[in-house]
Amino acid sequence: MKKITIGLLGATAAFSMMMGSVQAGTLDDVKRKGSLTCGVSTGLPGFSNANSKNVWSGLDVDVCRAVAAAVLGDAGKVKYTPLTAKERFTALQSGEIDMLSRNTTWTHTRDTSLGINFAGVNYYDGQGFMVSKNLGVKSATELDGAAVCIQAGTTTELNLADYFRLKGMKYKAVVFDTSDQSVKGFESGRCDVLTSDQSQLYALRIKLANPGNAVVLPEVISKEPLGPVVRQGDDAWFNVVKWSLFAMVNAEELGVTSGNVDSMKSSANPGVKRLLSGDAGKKLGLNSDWGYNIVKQVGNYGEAFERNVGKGSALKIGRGLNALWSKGGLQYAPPIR
Ligand SMILES: N[C@@H](CCC(=O)N[C@@H](CS)C(=O)NCC(=O)O)C(=O)O
Repeated sequence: MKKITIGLLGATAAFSMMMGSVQAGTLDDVKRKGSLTCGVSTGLPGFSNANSKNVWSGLDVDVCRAVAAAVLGDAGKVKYTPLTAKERFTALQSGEIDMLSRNTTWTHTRDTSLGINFAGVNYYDGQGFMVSKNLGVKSATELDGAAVCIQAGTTTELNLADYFRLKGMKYKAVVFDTSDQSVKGFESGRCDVLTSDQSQLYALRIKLANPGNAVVLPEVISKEPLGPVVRQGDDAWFNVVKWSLFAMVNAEELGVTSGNVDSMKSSANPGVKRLLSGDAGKKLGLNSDWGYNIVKQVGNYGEAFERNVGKGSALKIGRGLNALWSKGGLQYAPPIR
């Protein structure tokens, strides 16, 4: 048993990692259990959020669903474990969850010192600020002396400190554990500003009693590439999660949607053929219809984006950086061949 102490962006987490016991075999475990245990947030509209019937949805949830569709042939076979920012990495390390899909930023520190691997980026984000309209602030450079609501165990904490130091400004951090608490803190006036990844500000704004009273400032102060995470030392599982996400992005690029996937099965395009049939699944330890099941049951990346955070959603976020590389964005998946 090896004890590792991790300095995590201001907060310190310590946990024991049982070397070997939870390192490998996640793919077999998931097949044997017949379900995938996916770590998600405690509630973030558009990304991972449960409705009143405890049905989870969101762009991050769709990554869990895609992996379940690929491995088990059924996107519905997911057990969701809500986790705060502070809890998430320990839950992954201890084996409590099979994967984490919870607006988690890929950083050097996390990638190198937590025993985890990032399996890709399903949303390119950046940190922003939300203020109450009646504060009359138009730019983050006017925030000197502000009380700032922030969540513990996030990348947000260090970015905030860096930005204010760089600008020679002071602030008072008001720290919460969950997004619900941050929203309440913001609404009750505990802070002047709420800071988080910009997508999450849009998500949290719709949780406010009066969303029209809050504005998101134009500044984006950091890079926050968000993606699914697995334990280090389990390459077969790493591949499955990685290629489930890549399948969604490749499907969009190839024009394969949940609506046309059945007719696309007879497409002459070799790329489409390799996504929907052939031996790509076998090389992952999956059935040959793994890609078909993802697209049929979850949709391609663009469909998932629009439904959860885009035009078809309450958040109404544009594709921006998350457009395909061929359309001026950063979403690019290695080819299936
Ligand atoms: N991307 C950042 C921030 C992630 C984060 O936890 N953001 C909060 C602020 S909105 C959140 O998602 N909370 C959801 C929850 O409390 O479960 C990170 O990886 O540290």
